[in-house]
Amino acid sequence: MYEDGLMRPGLPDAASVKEEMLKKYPPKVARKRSKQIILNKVQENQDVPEVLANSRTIPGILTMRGCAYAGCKGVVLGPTRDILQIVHGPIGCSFYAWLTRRNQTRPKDLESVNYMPYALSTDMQEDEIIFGGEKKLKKAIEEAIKIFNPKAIGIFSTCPVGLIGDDVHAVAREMEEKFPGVNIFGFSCEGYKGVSQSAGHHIANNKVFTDVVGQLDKPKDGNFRLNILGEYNIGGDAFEIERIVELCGLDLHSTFSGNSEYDEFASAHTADLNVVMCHRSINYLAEMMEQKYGIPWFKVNFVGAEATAKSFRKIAQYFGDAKLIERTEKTIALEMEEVAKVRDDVRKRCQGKLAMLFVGGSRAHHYQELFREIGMETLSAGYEFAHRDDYEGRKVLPSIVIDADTRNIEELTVTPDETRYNPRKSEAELQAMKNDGFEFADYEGMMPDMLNKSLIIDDLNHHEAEILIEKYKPDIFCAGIKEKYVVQKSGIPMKQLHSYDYSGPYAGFKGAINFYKEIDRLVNSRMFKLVKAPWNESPELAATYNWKS
Ligand code: CFM
Repeated sequence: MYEDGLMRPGLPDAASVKEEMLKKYPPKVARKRSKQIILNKVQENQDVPEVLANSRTIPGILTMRGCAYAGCKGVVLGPTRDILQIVHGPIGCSFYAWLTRRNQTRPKDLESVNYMPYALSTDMQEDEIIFGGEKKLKKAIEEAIKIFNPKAIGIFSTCPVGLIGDDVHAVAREMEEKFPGVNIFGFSCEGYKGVSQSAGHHIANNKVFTDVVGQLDKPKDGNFRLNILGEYNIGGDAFEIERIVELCGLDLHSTFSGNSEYDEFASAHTADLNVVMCHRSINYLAEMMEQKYGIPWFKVNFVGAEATAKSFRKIAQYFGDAKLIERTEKTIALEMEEVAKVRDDVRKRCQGKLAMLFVGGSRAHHYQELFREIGMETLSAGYEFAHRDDYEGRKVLPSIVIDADTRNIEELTVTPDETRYNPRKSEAELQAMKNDGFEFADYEGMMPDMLNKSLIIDDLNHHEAEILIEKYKPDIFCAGIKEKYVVQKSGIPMKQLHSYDYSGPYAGFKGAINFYKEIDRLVNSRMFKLVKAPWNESPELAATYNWKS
């Protein structure tokens, strides 16, 4: 349990910073935002205050969020190299989703295909918007099959598809009949389908579950076969995790979806464990695979050297094999030698420095581990699109109110598979493990892990980010490309935690070393302090809201 109070003498009181943020809003907006800007308070039993999350952004506010299409096509399916992905929509939706996330892949051999460098789009024009785009989509699929001859095709709907009523699922069925060797499936992931990219995750999970997982009953070799869910190989993270998996003697069946292939997804139901890295984007699939196939899941974190070690220990413990446990311990000990050397050196220069993290739906939590390892504290953090369970822990799931926007996304009813449901551990075994403190299907959330009175802000916007920077002057601010340059112009070092700028990996042991070194360079460079923002040098127009309450 952390002590009360923040943190460095002279820092402004979090409550006054919140007040300053709200001051500028019309009363109704301020009321809503005040439920999304929370002073953390961790109780003995790990209870934390409630956050309003996964709710619509107020129009006019400069949000950091993306859209449902981004969450489905870009995030969950994007990193798979051999599902041919056709975007049904205007060209911009494809172009701006074209590998900017820096998810990497490594085909197994020269024969293996890799469609990731391609951007396939139906390039909808006015004609299709008026007369319908299904014909063009069918033509695009035919053309794509002729050129690439893929195993599988995913069709991704952009906003206009839903608006004009094109039925991508009917097209998929029709084309599958015409090309029986190709698994063709559509995603109704129009950008507006939810309040953020989070809706797209759920839509992607559903379709991958119904149309891909379970298509191939072909287990991979090995005694300790697991799937890693919610790891997308940004900047090579999955490569580093795979390296450790191998050193420990585990058998990775498939990763959803970093460095992955269609066949691995299709046969993922034959593995004996699912570990979940990014809870937000893929908890649905973990749950559904457990219900249908009997594969248990638990949360892991490969960001942070200590967290990585803890996660691999837990995996070894799950399989319960003495040799595996020994090999895992050996691997950890060996890897930690180098980690400790760099960490201790970097910590001398970073101890006591302050970070802010505003990223997606899981990294704002995970990366606090890495900062802590070099003595840095996080004084404010938030997600763009996470839900209450990611903030407060899964124990709040029963109390989450389902609103109309969430109801919009199909909740699949899943029952055990008649022939392939196979509980990997008996009830008694599971119970014995739980009695020993082994947690399944759990995530404790970000807030119980943070200091009291740190500011938790959901769906941070530009105005509030400016106040955070001005009031706290953090030593580093972590977010994405939309925030990057404003932060830097304010004289604060900025690290992109989505794409990692030009760097990575940051996961695993080698990743931790990379991260320590990079943060050291950033927070200890004098360069940013020399920056003079243009708005400090020349006058600008200013305005206030014109509102009626
Ligand atoms: Fe999961 Fe992600 Fe994230 Fe996410 Fe993302 Fe991402 Fe992210 Mo950008 S799946 S929630 S939708 S960890 S793309 S790899 S960095 S916002 S914190």
